[in-house]
Amino acid sequence: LTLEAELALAVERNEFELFYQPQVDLLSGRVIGAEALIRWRHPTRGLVPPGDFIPVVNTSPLSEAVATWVMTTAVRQARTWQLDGHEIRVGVNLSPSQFQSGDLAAFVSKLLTVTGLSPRLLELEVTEDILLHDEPGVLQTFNRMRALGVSLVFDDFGTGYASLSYLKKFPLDGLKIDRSFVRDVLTRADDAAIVGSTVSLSKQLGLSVIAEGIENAATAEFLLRLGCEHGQGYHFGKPTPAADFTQRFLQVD
Ligand code: G
Ligand code: G
Ligand code: NA
Ligand code: MN
Repeated sequence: LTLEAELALAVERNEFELFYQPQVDLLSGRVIGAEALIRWRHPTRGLVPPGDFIPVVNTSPLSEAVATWVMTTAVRQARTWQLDGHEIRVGVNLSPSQFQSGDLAAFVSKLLTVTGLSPRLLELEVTEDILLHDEPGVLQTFNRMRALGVSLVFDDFGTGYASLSYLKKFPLDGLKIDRSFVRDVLTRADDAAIVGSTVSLSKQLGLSVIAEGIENAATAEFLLRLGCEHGQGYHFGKPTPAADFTQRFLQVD
């Protein structure tokens, strides 16, 4: 079977899973959110990381079904947490095809209504490949989703070709500083300058900011000194199944 044929079967056989990675308030250590990240539990290959199949999915007719499954599963999970008293925001990665076919804003709106999730607990992550696609359609969809009360954040900020011009063109709520700038921030003055100015830029623009890829306590402390209040990375937790996330990050005992 080709990878695409196996992926079609995976949809039917329910072989996808969402893992969740904590996002924390760097000062208090409190968990404020979770990014949903897809995994494929293949019967013989084991757990397949998204880098190995998302690019195939996104260029195939399956992309819509997979994206719909991701959004539905993540929103239901966020609602389950909300009903259990855990007001954490769940981040969902969008793919370019979601802006091409159908009406994403109407789908999100209906999903929020059906599940009862508070819109402020849903955060949609967009990358530059979405922003460069079909500008008027994307802009209209953004405006409609923001009108619902959902937030939109710019993922992998700083790695693309035109990050700053997209901040001007699109109504965004926040940005995620790409982990390539965070990894060596303690030892590289250029990374520290880039992260520090991105934090002040986001504050001047009224955007939220979160640093990705924090792998140790010293990096977390340094980011806080640079004015970055939120973080995500292996130091706080790797992506993990929902039940494990609940037990490790949300259980008060
Ligand atoms: O989880 P991991 O770091 O291996 O993810 C690798 C890449 O796959 C990241 O760029 C991430 O944004 C992307 N990714 C993970 N889950 C999803 C998803 O549900 N939808 C889309 N479109 N991309 C995802
Ligand atoms: O492109 P995006 O930012 O959505 O990618 C998220 C991916 O980054 C996830 O697949 C996750 O596994 C990975 N990731 C999250 N935290 C860390 C980290 O601290 N270090 C590294 N190397 N990767 C991370
Ligand atoms: Na992301
Ligand atoms: Mn990212």
